[in-house]
Amino acid sequence: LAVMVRSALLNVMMGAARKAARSLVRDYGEIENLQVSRKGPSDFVSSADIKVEKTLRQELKKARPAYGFLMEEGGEIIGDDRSNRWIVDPIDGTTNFLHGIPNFCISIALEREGELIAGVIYQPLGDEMFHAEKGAGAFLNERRLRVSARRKLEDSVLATGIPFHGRGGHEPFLRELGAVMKNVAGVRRFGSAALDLAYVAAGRCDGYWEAGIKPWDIAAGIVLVREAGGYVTDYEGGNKLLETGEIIAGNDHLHQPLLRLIKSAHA
Ligand code: 2AM
Ligand code: CA
Ligand code: CA
Ligand code: CA
Repeated sequence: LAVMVRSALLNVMMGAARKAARSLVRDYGEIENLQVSRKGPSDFVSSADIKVEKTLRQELKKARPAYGFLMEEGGEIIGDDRSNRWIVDPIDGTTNFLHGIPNFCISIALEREGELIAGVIYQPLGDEMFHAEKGAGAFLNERRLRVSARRKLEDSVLATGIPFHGRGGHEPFLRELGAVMKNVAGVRRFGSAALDLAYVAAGRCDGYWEAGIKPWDIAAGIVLVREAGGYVTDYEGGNKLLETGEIIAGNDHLHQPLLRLIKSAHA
């Protein structure tokens, strides 16, 4: 039995996520009472997103007063400590949330000196706390995570995100999907990029790819997949994930073949 010593850092991140989740779960129980507005053609933000983000900001600031923030709704806050920055998505899967579909989560990552070093993804309705710190492994609640061991693309189940009204890249995505679906056992679209990556870390999905994604969608999930023994790159096979918004994740057997498929279809 592995004894897990949880770091102070992860305790801070998980504590903030659990606290913010309380209002989130209450709001989920009465979605019809929320105020919803649009940021773009199909880009909705609700009073629940704002409330969660406020709680996360307060809790994280209380624990680490000098750290900066990059948040989906509030944007960037430069901290006195320029080398540490929280990357926060208060609700990843807002479209699901607003439709009463229970697949949404809170995502918090810590970036230090430009490197992602810790990630927490909390799915409150399933009480699934995914967490990882660089060098210390990835966990779901108390259980250590490992990416899947599947070796063949044709046996694998992959997650992706379908571009929506207002996001570009519809044509290349259809080419990618065409190439992938002929070679795999199944493709899933769950509607939360952060949970897609958590599922890859947990070995539930064998891989995941998406383009047009934002830093807060994937920052925590990247740490999880890597700490679970998986590979995460951009469409060139490099590490410009937050800059390009392109991401391919998979286990050591499937990442390269998947990268080749997507890259040739995307071009
Ligand atoms: P969000 O819920 O935080 O906005 C899935 O493809 C990813 O795209 C999700 O992580 C989701 O994050 C983001 N997204 C942004 N706008 C979306 C939309 N209109 N429909 C679905 N996902 C959207
Ligand atoms: Ca959003
Ligand atoms: Ca998001
Ligand atoms: Ca969001």
